[in-house]
Amino acid sequence: MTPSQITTTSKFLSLVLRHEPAVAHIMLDSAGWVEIDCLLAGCATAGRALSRDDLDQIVTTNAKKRFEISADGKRIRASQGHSVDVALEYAPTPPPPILYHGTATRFLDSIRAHGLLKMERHHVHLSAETKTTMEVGGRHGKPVLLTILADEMHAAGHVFFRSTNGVWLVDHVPARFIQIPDLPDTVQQTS
Ligand code: HQG
Repeated sequence: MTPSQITTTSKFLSLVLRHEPAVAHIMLDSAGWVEIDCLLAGCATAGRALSRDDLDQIVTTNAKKRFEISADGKRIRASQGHSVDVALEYAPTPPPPILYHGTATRFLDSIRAHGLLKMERHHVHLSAETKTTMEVGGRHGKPVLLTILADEMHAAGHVFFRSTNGVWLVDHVPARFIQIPDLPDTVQQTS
């Protein structure tokens, strides 16, 4: 597969394994897994045929490690990011002291009022690193990096999960645990 075919197919698999399994004529189990044979057959029926080697190449080269294959090599799931109803069954894990969330400046007033909400997904997604996190924010508009006081949240009883691909997942981040940088734009907006 060419790099561009890998990207296109990876996006299709994200759609199928996180949001719309029916597009590839499959169903996910309660933890988000599907038999790889079923997935490949369903993709072919949907006109998006790929081989097992193609799939393995996508899984291993994916920069964010979005997909995981079961130990027996027979099943696949997305590690996080679902909107369909799945229970990923990660164990509660104490977070590092500080985590980050990338968002867009246009959401800041609402975030100040309500904290971070999970919106269409199952969790609010937090990260221990800043570069990709800023890129995630840039998908929604002018990016801004929020600092999350994860140790204080954890001490206050909030439960953290860490996905197989290293994304930190929480139910909600109340505003008091969010540090928002002073931005010239937002100062102007609120003055
Ligand atoms: C924002 C990527 C207004 C939130 C990344 C975000 C991530 C609020 C948007 C994964 C809000 C939701 C997830 C509030 C939150 N008022 N806006 N109170 N609370 N928001 O796409 O975090 O490439 O559901 O800041 O690595 O952008 O898909 O979440 O801007 O892990 O593998 O509402 O996507 O992974 O957007 O991205 P999303 P996200 P993948």
